[in-house]
Amino acid sequence: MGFVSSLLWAFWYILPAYVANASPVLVGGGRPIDGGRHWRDGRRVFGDGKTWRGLIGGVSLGTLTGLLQYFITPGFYGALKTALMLAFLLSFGALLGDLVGSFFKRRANLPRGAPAIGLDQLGFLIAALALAYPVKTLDSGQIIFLLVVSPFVHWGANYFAYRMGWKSVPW
Ligand code: CTP
Ligand code: MG
Ligand code: K
Repeated sequence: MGFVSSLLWAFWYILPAYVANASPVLVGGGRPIDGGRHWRDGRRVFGDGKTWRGLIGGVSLGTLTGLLQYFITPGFYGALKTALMLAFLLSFGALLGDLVGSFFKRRANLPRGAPAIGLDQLGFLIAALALAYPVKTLDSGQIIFLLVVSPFVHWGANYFAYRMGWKSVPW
C-alpha cells in the first residue's frame, strides 16, 4: 500500500467515529444522561451537554455510516457484520470517550462547553480506536496520522457548526 493511500484508508476507517462525535450537535438535546444528578463534589456528573438523544443518535448515525461504507468498499471490511460491528464500536467508543472527557471536565470545575484542549479533540478518538481494536485496527503510522490530524478536523467541524448557527461557541 502506498503512503498516501494508507493515510486515506485511515480516514475511511475512522469516519464512523467522526460522524458519531459530530452528529449530537444536530440530533442531541433533551434528557441529560446523568439525569441532572450531581457527583460527590457537588457538581454535575456529566452536565447538560451529554444527552441520551445525542448518544443514541450519534451511535446510530455512525453505525449507518459503516453500512454505507461497506457497500462502497466491501473488500476493506470482508463481511457486512464486520463492517457493522466495527462502525458500532468506533461510534460507541467515540461517544464513551466524549462522556468520560466531560466527567473529568466537571471534576476540574469546567462548565459545560468550556474547552479542554487535548481531551476534547483526542479523547473520543483514543476511546474509539481502543474499542474497535479487536475487530480491525490500523498500523502505528496510520494511528499517529489520525492523532495529528484529528484535532484539526475537530476544530474545523466545530467552527463550521458555529458558523451554521448549530452551536454557540466555535470549539
Ligand atoms: N451532545 C449531546 N449528547 C452527547 C454529546 C453531545 O446532546 N452525548 C450535544 C450537546 O448539545 C452538546 C453538543 O452536542 O452541547 C456539543 O458536544 P460537546 O462539545 O461534546 O459538548 P459540550 O457542550 O462542550 O459539553 P462538555 O463541556 O461536557 O464537553
Ligand atoms: Mg464542547
Ligand atoms: K467533547
